[in-house]
Amino acid sequence: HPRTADTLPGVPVVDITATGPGRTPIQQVMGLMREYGPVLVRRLHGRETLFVADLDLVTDLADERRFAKHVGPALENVREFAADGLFTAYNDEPNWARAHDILMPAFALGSMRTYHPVMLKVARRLIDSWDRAAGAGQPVDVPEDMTRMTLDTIGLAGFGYDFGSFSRHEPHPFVESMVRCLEWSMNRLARTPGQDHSAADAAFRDDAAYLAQVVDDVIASRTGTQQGDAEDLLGLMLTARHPADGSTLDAANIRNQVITFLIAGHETTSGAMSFALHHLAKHPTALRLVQREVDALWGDEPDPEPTYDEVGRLTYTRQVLNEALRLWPTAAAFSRYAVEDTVLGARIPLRAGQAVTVLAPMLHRQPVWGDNPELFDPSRFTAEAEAARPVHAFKPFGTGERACIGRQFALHEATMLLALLVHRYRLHDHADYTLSVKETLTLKPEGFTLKLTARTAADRLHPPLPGAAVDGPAD
Ligand code: FDE
Repeated sequence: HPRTADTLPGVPVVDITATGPGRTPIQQVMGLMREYGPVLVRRLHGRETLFVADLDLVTDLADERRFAKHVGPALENVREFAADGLFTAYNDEPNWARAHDILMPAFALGSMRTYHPVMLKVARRLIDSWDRAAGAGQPVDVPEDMTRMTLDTIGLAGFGYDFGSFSRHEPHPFVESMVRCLEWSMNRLARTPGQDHSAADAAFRDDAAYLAQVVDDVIASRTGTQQGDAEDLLGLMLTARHPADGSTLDAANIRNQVITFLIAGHETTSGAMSFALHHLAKHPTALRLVQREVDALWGDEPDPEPTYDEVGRLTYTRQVLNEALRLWPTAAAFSRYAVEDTVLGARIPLRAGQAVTVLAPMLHRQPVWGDNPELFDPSRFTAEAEAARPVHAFKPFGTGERACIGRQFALHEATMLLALLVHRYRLHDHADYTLSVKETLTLKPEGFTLKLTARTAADRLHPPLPGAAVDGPAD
């Protein structure tokens, strides 16, 4: 039985030292919260972490005057290979504000227009590959192909560098090294003190060195050319001056930023698209509604050429993505610390510097989401429903000034791809897939495959009615 933390009145303490966090630490805390409630302290080898998912507490933590981003133990490990890149920089590290101010324009909504053609080009690579699989009656590995697509997109759109992931049988070695680095960062948290981890650490250093080498190639292939002043991310990094003090990013920081964007820009986005397809394959009503939306836009055009503005009009497709990010926010946790001694939510006293971790998947299942939060239901994200809900009930992109800079980028890319896919294919859940969520700091539906067949003109004009029993069971 949990005991109550001495310093945190009423908060249960659950010691997991006996079992460790295992391979799915996020889902373990989700399970603990289902048992002990949405506020708890998890103890591992004497180290304590306060996890929260209550709406009032998360709302309080979003107060930027009293709380700030905390680079917790997981991000400290990621710092071993991303150092002072935007994601892992400390708030007061000068390179955070410098890079943030220099790179913000590249992520403003208007900039998405410049990335749109590249995103479409890479989406077509995925579609070509899926057409071949469909023609051969072969299933596709959804998370693997989504990862190919998002890596090529951030590589090309951000850095003018082509990873060519669809012309390789195996994922690009950058992806494999990066996933191992993320796994090392996660598994290092679970270590039993006193054991020897030197082999794992040496393997990690090799992978980190390889990532740095790939990134140096990406940068070198740019600096040798006349495109140094291109207005993509790398162009800005190499040439732009800070709007206020005229400073520029140094070479070491540019390398850290490129690693950061390659990681942040593809793991989370590919997971989000994979979950969205999983839910659509399981929920015929939602699939039919999203198909109705794209059919209204593109009719029976076999190869639609989505424009930038059309992607903005795909409101139901966007709702599907939001609902997928509600159930499985692919960056599932973020941490905050108290700037001064304070009382969180008027009930939990915190000392200055004390950290709190928000568990988004459980925040997204709190009572504010109604009495069937496990049910996939994109109507939760109509404009009216969103306006009626407290803003901090949905946090898949973090909060405040350290919130996700790539949000619009990810949403544009994912919305366009999902729309193209449901317009083109019938999705067949041929293996009767049971959701199994893999954790490598980010979340993905493991082993999720689909079979595809081409939709016909008749499908597009008269989408088939789903059976009488509307949706499958909640997952
Ligand atoms: C960020 C982010 C976040 C926060 C974290 C903390 O707080 O710690 C989150 C939660 C996120 N992000 C999420 C997400 C999801 C998705 C799908 C995404 N994300 C996507 C993307 C893309 C890109 C490119 C990105 N992303 C990026 C990024 C960055 C750089 C960052 C950091 C910022 C600062 O400044 O800090 C982030 N992102 Fe994200």
